[in-house]
This record gives sequence, structure tokens and C-alpha cells, in this order.
Amino acid sequence: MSVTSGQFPPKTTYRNFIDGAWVPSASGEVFENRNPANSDDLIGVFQKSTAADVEQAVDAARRAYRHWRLVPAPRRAELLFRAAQLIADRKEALARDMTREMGKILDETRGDVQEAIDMTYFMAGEGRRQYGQTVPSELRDKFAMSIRQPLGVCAVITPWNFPMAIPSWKIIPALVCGNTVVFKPATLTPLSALNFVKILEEAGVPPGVMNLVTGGGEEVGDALLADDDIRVVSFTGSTDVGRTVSKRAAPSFKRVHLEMGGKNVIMILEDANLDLAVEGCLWGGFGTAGQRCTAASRVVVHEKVYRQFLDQFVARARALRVGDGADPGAQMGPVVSRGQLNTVMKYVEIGQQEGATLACGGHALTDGAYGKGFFHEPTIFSDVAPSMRIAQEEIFGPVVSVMACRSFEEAVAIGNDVQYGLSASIYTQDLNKAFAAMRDLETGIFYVNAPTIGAEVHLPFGGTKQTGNGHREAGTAALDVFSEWKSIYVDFSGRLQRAQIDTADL
Ligand code: UN1
Repeated sequence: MSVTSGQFPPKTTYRNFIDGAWVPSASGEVFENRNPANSDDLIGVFQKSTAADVEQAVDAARRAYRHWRLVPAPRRAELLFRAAQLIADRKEALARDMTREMGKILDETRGDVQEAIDMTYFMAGEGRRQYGQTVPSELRDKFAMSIRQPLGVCAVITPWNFPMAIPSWKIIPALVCGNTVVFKPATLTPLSALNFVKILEEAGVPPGVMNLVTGGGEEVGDALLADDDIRVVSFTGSTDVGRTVSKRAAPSFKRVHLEMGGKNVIMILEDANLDLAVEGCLWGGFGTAGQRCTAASRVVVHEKVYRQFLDQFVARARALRVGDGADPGAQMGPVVSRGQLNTVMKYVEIGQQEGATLACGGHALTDGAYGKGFFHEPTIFSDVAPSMRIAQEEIFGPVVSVMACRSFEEAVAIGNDVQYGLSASIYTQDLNKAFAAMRDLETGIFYVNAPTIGAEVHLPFGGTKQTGNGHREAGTAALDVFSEWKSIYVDFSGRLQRAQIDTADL
């Protein structure tokens, strides 16, 4: 493995973006952003913001809302189309910055940036749609219709695993609908967030419409949730934090959109194309080092093909090349932080204590250059019982639990027997079983003969049970998070007509 070496550029201090200006935090404090493949590599320092910074940002967003909501949606969209083009022009540099701060391999960070491009183009298109309804009125000489309206200032709180894609899923629909935004990105990936905001600035988004405040959840996140002027909170992260967000937002009746944990299953039936299933499990389980909410962290295999599948899967996982994501030869990067590495190691221990078989991996990589980063072997547990913690709890690392089943019905039951409901997949040639599974898996996303990851931007994204709270992002469903309905009646009869009473008018 080769890691970034030699002299690093001088430390850069990055600032918040409030009311169209790049400003330091009132705290005068900063936090470091380091490369998870090599912690000697200091990417820069970012503002450790406080409630005072949040107040300024929300105030700017509230003032900017007054005129932004009145800018015609197709005009708002023109700025967003420009932003999409700028992201596309800089795709490679943005992907490299992302790999450096987050760790996933370049092919994947290119994919992350591409999702932001796709989402921005797609949502900018909604500037010319955002359809409402016109319906016949019950009364003569009267029109009845409904239109979408923005809500006001939106708080966008995003995770580190998709540092540009997920912000784009929230910010672009919020803006195209006419809202203004205060954005708090994860402290592990502030550079990609800042790159994204800079592009919106360059595209001509007016001052105060888009604000960036970096810092921790306890300072910045809490202050956003406590602010009465915030009307919408869109959050992606863990189920535990999502629960707190929900509680804190309740007293001021904010609209809350939550996208949380996953424990996604791939079901492999006896008639499956096994080579294809193995490829799917590798990509679904170890892509982004397993740090996706859509990761295929559980595999349920029919007993008739269990052994053959496991042998192939283990052989392929062992052969994966782990290294610095910037290294073209690397197939899996480090996990994002020391804390994440500790979580992975803790679950490997739990799995062994629970009696699962460690089929491969199971160790942090510490030799040579690995020692400077947070690397862990791709890890597979076999003989896992569905009730074990490693089969129930989200690990968010390169750990896959493989279970055996005797029938299709049992596979579906195991698939559903978790608190989460984001994504699921089936490998089979049997059309009837594929359709039954499609209907019966309690998830928001379902795949046939493909892994649990790889959702596209123009379909709704989100989950059931403890993964979500009923909303969806992406697709036109995103408009439902960032707009609300207004029903409008226009009576042009020139006389008092009484709805529901004056009905006998034939
Ligand atoms: C996430 O893991 O939080 O479907 C989002 C996928 C990606 C997005 C994942 N398009 O895996």
C-alpha cells in the first residue's frame, strides 16, 4: 500500500459562510480535519461554531427568505443548473478532496460527486414543474386549485459517508422550492461541504440564501433545533441521534425529515446465479468500507448453496486490496475515524462472543503505513443466528453477517426481523418469488439481482420502521419535504355563494 507521503501543504483555515461572507466563528476556536488514511496529513482547520454563529446564520436566512421566495422558481433553477455544471467541471478535484478527508476510494468519491451533479440537474428541472392541482369547484364561476409554497428557513444536517451527495439531496430541493438554508455538515467531512457551498456562491445564489456553519452537534445542531425560525430540519445520521432531533424539534413543531440506520439484507435463493450474488455481496458489503446506510450487512443464503456461496465470498473478500483511497490499486479504503474503527473492532469481539464463526478478516491493519490510518480487514461472520447483535445492530463498517435459511419464507422472515427498513435485495431466477419478496420486504427500497446499494436520484430514497419517519428524499418526493400545500379558491361570480349549502344548482 502507498499512502500520501512527503511534505503536506501549509495548514489552511476555512471559515463559515453567513449572509454571503466567509467569516470566522464568534468562538475564535477551530477543529482539525485529517486524512483517515494517514493522520499526519492535516487537511485544514474549520470553525468550531457556537449558538451565536447559528443565530447569525438563521437571521441572515430569515431575511433572505423574504425575497428568495418571490424569485420565480424557473429563475431560481437557472442558478442551480449553473451550479450543476460547475460541479461537473470540477468533478475530479472534488472527488480527490473527498477521498482525502473521508477515505473511500476515488471511484466511489467520483460516484458521490456524480450523485450531486445528477441531483442538482434533476431538481433544477423541478423549477419548471412543482405541479399543483386544479379541480372543478362545487360552485359556479369559481376556480379551485392548490399550489406548493416554501416553508422558510431549513436546517440541513448531514453525515460524513456521502459528503457531497447527501447535502445535495437536501439543499437543492430546499432552494428550488424557495426556502433558505443553514447547513451543518458532519465534522469529519467539512471540506466537501464547503466546496459545495462555494459552488453555490459562484453560481450566484444570493447572500443569506445558503449559509454554512461548521461544528459539533451539541453546539451547532442543538442551537438549530432550538431556533423557532427554523421551519424544517432534514437530518441523515444514526437512529439514536435522529430520535434526539425529533424530540428537540417537537416543541416548535418543525417539520422533521429523518433518514437513519439500516441493517440491509441480501437474500440468495437456491436457484440464484451465485457468481453474480458474490459480486453483489462484495460491492454491497465492502463498498465505502461498509459505511453506507444501504450497506448489505446481512446475507441470508439457502442451505443448498450456503457452503458454495460462503467459500466464494470469503475467497473474494480475502483478495480485496485495502489501502489509501487515493491509490489507484486500492479496492477498499480506511474507515473514517478512530472512533469508527473502535466500533468495528468492538462488534468483531461481540460476534465472536456470541458464537458466530469468523470466516475471514476480523483485525485492524496496523503494519507499516497502515499504522497511520484507520484500516480494517474486510470481515465475514458465518453461522450467524438472526437474533445475534451482529445481525441486528448497525455496525457501519466492513463486517458482513452470513446466515443460512431453509426456504424462501424463512429468508423473508429473517430479512424483516430487524428494527430497520431501508433496503433489501433478492438473488433468484424465480419471477414469482422475486415479486413476492418485492411486496413483502418491509423496506423503502428493494433490488432484484443487484445489491442493496446504488439508489438513483430520481426515485424516492428512504426507509420504513426505525430507518425513517415517513418522508422520502430524492425524486419528486423531496418536494414534499421542502414545500407545503396552499389551497386557493377564486370566486368570480360577483355574489355570495355558500359552499356545501348552495348545492342544488343544476
Ligand atoms: C447512504 O448510505 O447514506 O444507494 C446513502 C446508495 C447511495 C446512497 C447511500 N446512492 O447506496
